[in-house]
Amino acid sequence: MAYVEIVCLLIFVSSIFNLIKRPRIGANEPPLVPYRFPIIGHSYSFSHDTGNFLKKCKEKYGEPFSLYIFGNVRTFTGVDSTPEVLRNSEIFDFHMGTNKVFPIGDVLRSFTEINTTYMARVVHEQVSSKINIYTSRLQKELLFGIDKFFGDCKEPKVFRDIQGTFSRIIAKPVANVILGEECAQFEDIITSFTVVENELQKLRFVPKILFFIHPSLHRFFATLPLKFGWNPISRHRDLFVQRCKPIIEERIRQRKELGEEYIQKEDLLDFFISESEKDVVDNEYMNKLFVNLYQIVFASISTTSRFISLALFDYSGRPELWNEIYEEQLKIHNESNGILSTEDVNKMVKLDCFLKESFRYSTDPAGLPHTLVSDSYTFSNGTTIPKGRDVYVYMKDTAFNNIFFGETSNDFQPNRHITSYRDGKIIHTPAARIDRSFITFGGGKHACPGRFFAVVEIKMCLHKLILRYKIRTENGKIEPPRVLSLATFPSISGLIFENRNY
Ligand code: HEM
Ligand SMILES: *[C@@H]1O[C@H](CO)[C@@H](O)[C@H](O)[C@H]1NC(C)=O
Ligand SMILES: *[C@@H]1O[C@H](CO)[C@@H](O)[C@H](O)[C@H]1NC(C)=O
Ligand SMILES: CC(=O)N[C@H]1CO[C@H](CO)[C@@H](O)[C@@H]1O
Repeated sequence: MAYVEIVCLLIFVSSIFNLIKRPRIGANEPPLVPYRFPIIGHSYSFSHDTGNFLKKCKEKYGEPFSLYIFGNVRTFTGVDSTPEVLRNSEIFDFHMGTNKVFPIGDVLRSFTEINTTYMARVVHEQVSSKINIYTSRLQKELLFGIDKFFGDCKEPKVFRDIQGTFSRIIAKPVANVILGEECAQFEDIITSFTVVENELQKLRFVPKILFFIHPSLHRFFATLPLKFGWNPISRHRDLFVQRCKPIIEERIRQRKELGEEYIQKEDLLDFFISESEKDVVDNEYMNKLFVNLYQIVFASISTTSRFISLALFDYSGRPELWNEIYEEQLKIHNESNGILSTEDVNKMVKLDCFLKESFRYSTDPAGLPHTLVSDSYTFSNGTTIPKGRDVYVYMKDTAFNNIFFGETSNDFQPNRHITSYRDGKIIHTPAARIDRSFITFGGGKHACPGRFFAVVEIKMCLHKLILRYKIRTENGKIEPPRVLSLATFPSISGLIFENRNY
């Protein structure tokens, strides 16, 4: 028999064996929720009605609990045990966990080494801490996008694919901050920003059944194309090189020529150029720049456009909120003469509370996968999980918990984020602040470093839209988000825009 046939036979036998075998779990482990069908385990219930399924599991088995999904035991933490995972970032590895779901790390590493700690620091120091510098450019680019994609709307007009539209609108200001004014001029670069993340999906064609045989087999086949030199984002890297290399060379030339006199440009491209020791713009140099810059593209575009769309649907379906929010925007618009500063954005308290409530309301059923990298971990509850276990956060358990939000936790109430004191003082918890009750941006050391930037950008965009248009849903009712497996997405129905001034 040929080798190939022997190997096939072995794989076949081992897969049969694995398929009927029940997962083994240790004595002190969190309860493994029982399931009826050995091969499928919880995969079906989990993918089809995630929110309700997790709710029932927690009610019956407490937390944390484990599920058998796609050939893998995964542990889920609820409101009490989640902080333990987010706090102990040394042993619960966020990047390893995420990479299993979305192999961004594998894809980027084929170009150059990546350092996620460094990237988080850069976003914090160079993006979120510098919002003041970026506000006027953000505003200009957002207005440009709103004009281009929504236009005048003298007559009421229906827009579909809201999230797609916002990813186009958002990509322009983000490109401006990341690549700088010059590179952000190129239409094809903007398009590339909006689609590059989807390209990664092409690595996920590998059938889930491989997971049952062994999870590492699935990963092996999923990343096989990379080993043969096919990379789903090469096209985008080539475009980046074609468009931006001349600009980068010019900047480096000026740097050399002016020396001390050179005034650093306010964008991430110039920051990375200044950090680099080399000044020869070769392939290696361009790969490094590409990976550093596009990591931020991956982290920022789809998240921001998803949440801005969710917020707009929340707004459009609730006419009772319109007046209050509109009045606030009008006042700030008058006071600022239409040119917003960071302070003006901070004054949008009603809008901020609305946004925070929208974030809370559209929290993903579960997410934030972390892989345990220490030998074992014992939850304060007494249950223990072994090394290598993937731990998911059952996020809705926190976002809709009565402990934090009382009996009204299921209602949409922006004002819950405001506390008024008897002496007239009003305090609100800002949308970008994370705590035990609010984990849309994660928590602990790895909490999203771009959240301050994201919140300013979303508020600015909503402010402009609300001032200019009346926006409602097609049927006049609330359009609830769609839940696709673990994540929440905006409805695919249309929104009607109508200019306020006609
Ligand atoms: C509404 C928009 C956004 C949401 C909901 C969001 C959410 C998140 C979440 C949940 C995490 C993981 C946190 C954890 O593990 O505890 C994260 C990480 C991250 N986000 Fe965001 N994000 C948004 C926008 C942005 C933007 C605009 C940027 C960049 C400008 C950004 C950059 C990052 C980076 C670099 C990380 C990795 C942090 C680390 O590894 O320590 N995010 N984000
Ligand atoms: C990654 O970056 C951090 C912070 O800039 C630095 O302290 C660390 O040494 C870097 N790690 C590697 C492996 O280069
Ligand atoms: C804003 O200015 C307009 C025109 O100047 C005025 O009619 C309106 O009352 C002002 N609104 C607020 C909230 O200050
Ligand atoms: C703090 C904590 O995680 N408590 C849990 C301990 O286990 C019981 C039963 O499994 C749960 O009901 C608690 O929530």
